[in-house]
Amino acid sequence: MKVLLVYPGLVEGFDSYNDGRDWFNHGIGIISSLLKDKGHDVTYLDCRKLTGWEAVESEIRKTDFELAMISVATVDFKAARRIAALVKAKDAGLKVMVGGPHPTLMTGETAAVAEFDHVFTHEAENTLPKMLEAFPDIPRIIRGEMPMNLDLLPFVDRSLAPAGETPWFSGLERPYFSITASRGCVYKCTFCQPAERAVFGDKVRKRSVDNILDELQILSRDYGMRSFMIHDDCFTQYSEWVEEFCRKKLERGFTQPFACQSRADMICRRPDLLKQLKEAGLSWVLIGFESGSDRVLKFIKKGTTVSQNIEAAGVCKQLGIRIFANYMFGIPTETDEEIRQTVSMMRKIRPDMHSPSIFTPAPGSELYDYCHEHGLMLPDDEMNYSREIKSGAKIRNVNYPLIRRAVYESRHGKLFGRLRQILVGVKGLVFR
Ligand code: B12
Ligand code: SF4
Repeated sequence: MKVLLVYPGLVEGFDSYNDGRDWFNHGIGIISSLLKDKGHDVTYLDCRKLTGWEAVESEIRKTDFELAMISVATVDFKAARRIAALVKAKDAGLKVMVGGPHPTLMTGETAAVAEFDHVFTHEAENTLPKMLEAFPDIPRIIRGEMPMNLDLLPFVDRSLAPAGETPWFSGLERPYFSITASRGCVYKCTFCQPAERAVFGDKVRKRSVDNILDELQILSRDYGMRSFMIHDDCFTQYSEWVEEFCRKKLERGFTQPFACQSRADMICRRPDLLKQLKEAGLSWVLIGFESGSDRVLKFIKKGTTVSQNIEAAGVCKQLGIRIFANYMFGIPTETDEEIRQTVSMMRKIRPDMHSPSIFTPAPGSELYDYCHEHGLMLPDDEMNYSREIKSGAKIRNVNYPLIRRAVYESRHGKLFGRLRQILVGVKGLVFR
């Protein structure tokens, strides 16, 4: 069958791909491999590479396909609707199937869109090939059966982005690629869960170390990989697996440096594991420090404390591992004083890269329900789901002007923050 595989990815707008917003979508990548393995003819449309809606329309018009398959995160939902409408405008007989986190978590809202002929929820690997065999006699809403053994899945289709991605981290050279080594997460952060479990289930599934290294082998041999990132929600959750990865990575001669995500409590508990990771090439670690208030950390069920955050940063610095710090402002119930505590914690941590975000209620998460129950949602139902600071207000009762200042001060210190405030005041501007 002729399939048009579409990644909207427009959270950073059109033409953003060549501007470094070229992250690889692993859902799309694995679906492309699945389809090609079964002999389907796949055309990939990455909207980030285009200049605007006219270009999307033109690509859709000139491509010969029977089924458009769109991968939809919540940030992509509006764009996916527009893409589906363009497909139908070309030929009302063409079919559209959507899948991904948003259709899985917000199935009703997704199914309410008439242009979506098929709404695929959960994971694709086991069920999608069977559906395509039976196409077009398939249900409107399809629930994917979970693949239990990730080693049996094909590797993602790197021909979609053979040059790799733009590294976010200094010192990691191109060609740089991201991989995913597991699915699921055991933690309970309320800004995320139970959405993550709703998509990937309660149990974490891990690829075998040999399988992961086989993929790195292909990336090194065929694509000249010089560095990589392990994108998993929490790669360091399972220490024996990580130890095996470190040992075998070196045994198999992979010298490339890499980045991965971890957690402050884990780093404090097992600094020796971080040392092994460092010896195996870990050069950057991403840590969700989130807040400088123990009350807020408890409220979001992060399972870490402020002192662990500071201690974990110390461990990384001692080992020479650079820190990419995720932290958040604007969580419901957060006070002005707690915002300042986060600034103060970040000034102590002094990460190598700051990644502050604004709390944004994510569908399917505990805090999303909390915001609804407590009347915190803003009336605008077309909320921008990006967590970038510039993306605007998300919920009621949040001191966004203070947060904008706090973001600046968390990076540059109070003195510069005040100076900036004075300059902005002199220019007669509101704090933007
Ligand atoms: C890596 C990652 C990123 C990377 C790359 C993003 C990307 N889109 O590839 C970066 C850091 C750039 C990123 C950014 C953001 N991310 Co992110 N990210 C992840 C993470 C950790 C892994 C994604 C992944 O590779 N999963 C593995 C693949 C195989 O799974 P999958 O993509 O879901 O695909 C499977 C199924 O969903 C399905 N499927 C997917 N598409 C389709 C399409 C069809 C037609 C079909 C049939 C099936 C199907 O089949 C696939 C195979 O089984 C996930 C958490 C997670 N564990 O998934 C969050 C996650 C996807 N991100 C999330 C969010 C909120 C964001 C941001 C909005 C945050 C922000 N800064 O504002 C941005 C948005 C960028 C964007 N447009 O996607 C949320 C999305 C929630 C939602 N409701 O949409 C997630 C689920 C995390 C969470 N629990 O909150 N992210
Ligand atoms: S935020 Fe990260 S650690 Fe917390 S539950 Fe979600 S995936 Fe797991």
